[in-house]
Amino acid sequence: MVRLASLLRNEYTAAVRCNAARLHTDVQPLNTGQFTQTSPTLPNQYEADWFLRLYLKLKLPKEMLTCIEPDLKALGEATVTSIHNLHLQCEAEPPWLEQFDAWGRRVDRIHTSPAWKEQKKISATEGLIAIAYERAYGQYSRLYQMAKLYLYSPSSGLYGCPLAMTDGAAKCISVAGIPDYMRYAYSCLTSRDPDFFWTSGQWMTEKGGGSDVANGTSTIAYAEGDGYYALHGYKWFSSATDADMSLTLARVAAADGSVNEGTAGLSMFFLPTRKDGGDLNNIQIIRLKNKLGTRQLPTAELLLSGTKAQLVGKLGRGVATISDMLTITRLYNSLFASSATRRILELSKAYSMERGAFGRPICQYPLHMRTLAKMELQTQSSTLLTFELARLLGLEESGTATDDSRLLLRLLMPVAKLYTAKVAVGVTSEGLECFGGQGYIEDTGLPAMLRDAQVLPIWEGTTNVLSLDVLRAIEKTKGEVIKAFTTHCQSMLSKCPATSSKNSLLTAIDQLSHYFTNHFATSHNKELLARELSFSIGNIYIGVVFAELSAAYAEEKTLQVSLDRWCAQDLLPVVTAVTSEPDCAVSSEEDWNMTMRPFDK
Ligand code: UCC
Repeated sequence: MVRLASLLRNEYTAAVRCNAARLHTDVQPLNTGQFTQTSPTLPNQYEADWFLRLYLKLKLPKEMLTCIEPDLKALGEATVTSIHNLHLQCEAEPPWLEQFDAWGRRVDRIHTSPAWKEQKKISATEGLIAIAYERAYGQYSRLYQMAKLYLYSPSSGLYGCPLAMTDGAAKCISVAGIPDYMRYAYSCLTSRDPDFFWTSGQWMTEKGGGSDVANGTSTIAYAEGDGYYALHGYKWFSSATDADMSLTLARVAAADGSVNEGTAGLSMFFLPTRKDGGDLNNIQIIRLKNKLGTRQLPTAELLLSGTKAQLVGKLGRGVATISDMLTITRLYNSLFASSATRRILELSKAYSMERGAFGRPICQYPLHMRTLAKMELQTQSSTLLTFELARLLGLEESGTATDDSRLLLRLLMPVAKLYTAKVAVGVTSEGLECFGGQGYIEDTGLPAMLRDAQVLPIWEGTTNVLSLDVLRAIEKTKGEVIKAFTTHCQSMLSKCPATSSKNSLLTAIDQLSHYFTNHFATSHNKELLARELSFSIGNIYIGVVFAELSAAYAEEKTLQVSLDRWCAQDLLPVVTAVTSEPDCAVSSEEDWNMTMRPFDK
């Protein structure tokens, strides 16, 4: 490392001198200079990720890890070579919609890049969905699947999105007991055979409601007999519209055509996107969305005019039924966020070794290293939260969960989604800055990373909607999720050696309990602090897992540093907010006046 740094320094100084000399002596026009930058190259992303490897080593049985490591290593290599090339091709060849053929016939064909199609094949053969449903490793299958997806996602050309919905659909169908009419679809969603593998959409959003699905959904389902319905409505955002099937929400019309409003009126439906002959299932693709990012991914507005569909789950239980899909897509969102965070950080680190400024590679500047170290800590924190969710989900799906671990999963799912998404945007932005002007140049591929990160706090529920979901989980379980959380965190810490960081975490847990007893229970305006509450829960949980890791690997001093730095921050923004603004109702009024006050002429 030192040798590399001094070599780089000499090379850099020589190049700058050479450029300076040319500037003074050459008079040729169009001299673009001799100096070129070396683009950062990444090593095998499994082998290089010591943090992920330590986590897996702690959580997986030794024999299992020995069994799956060759697979992880192979994927870790492919995602920085062959699969990464496909990723770049997906970005360069975005999907387009052919609405009419040359003769004026309406065709509604979405054309996608060959690289996008190849990603579908890779997803099947790598078993990226199948692993979770084959359950060859029981409760650990989700961890195995998520480890593969963690390596794959940053090079997937956004193929992680259809995979999220595909996994979510398989989960919904399996929770519904795999009805006979969905057996074939289920086997395709979970297949390893690229010729059979299906992807699914999740068409929830309509013009009237993004967050407020319950009141904003106006698609109507008319019963047609034999369990079939004809759907009529307009879906405003439908991601990965080239999917083979979709799950969606609609209101079933009574014989007189009336429908129930609100949540109780919504049911969930399964539909194949195409009829047997290959035509669209009475679906018109009105247009593809012109998005800030995720341009590799076809997202469309769809008109359903008599789309044949079948009910999944019970009538009027649509939101509750599709929430199983939301659980999975929110886990994928966290996974996508934490792996994207890792990728930009690795690129930033690699670049810091290559790029020189003021006579030295920038990795030799303490201020730059401090920036990278902060990014590393945030990346580790996102990774821990994501993989802990996968671990808890694995327990639930293999029937080995306790009541407490189920409650923990319910509480942490929205926390992880909102936390990791915010970190991804912040770290990706910082990562671009680490590249200076190059971070702003399209063909480096870096700006696309920031654009793609920006969707993470938006789709699958915004930060505020997810914060409210944390309150929903607390209220629906009458606070049991918090008890399970506290018990789990205290129990994990009791196995860790005494340190000042452990003390900080124990104090934070006590203060959070105090907040629940003295403020939350009596507050008239819980919503106002829902974000701070969510981040406080996330901070404590992440700290506890850092403590667990650092206790398990006492020889790894960097883990102790991570733990100490983590615990040195304000772990409880909710308590800080209550202390500084005890009366939230007043501050709410202040917020309104500050923000909405009309301009005084
Ligand atoms: O589609 C989109 C893009 C797809 C791309 C996916 C890629 C992801 C990863 C990619 C990686 C590369 S984005 C659109 C997504 N839309 C949303 O996320 C909607 C956001 N809005 C919400 O989440 C709201 O909170 C709603 C819709 C869930 C609120 O609905 P309601 O009807 O007002 O909620 P209720 O009445 O509180 O809940 C109805 C039922 C209750 O069950 P019961 O009736 O038994 O009490 C709730 O407990 O649903 C249950 N429920 C839940 N259960 C609601 N939320 C949950 C939950 N999170 N978990 C379990």
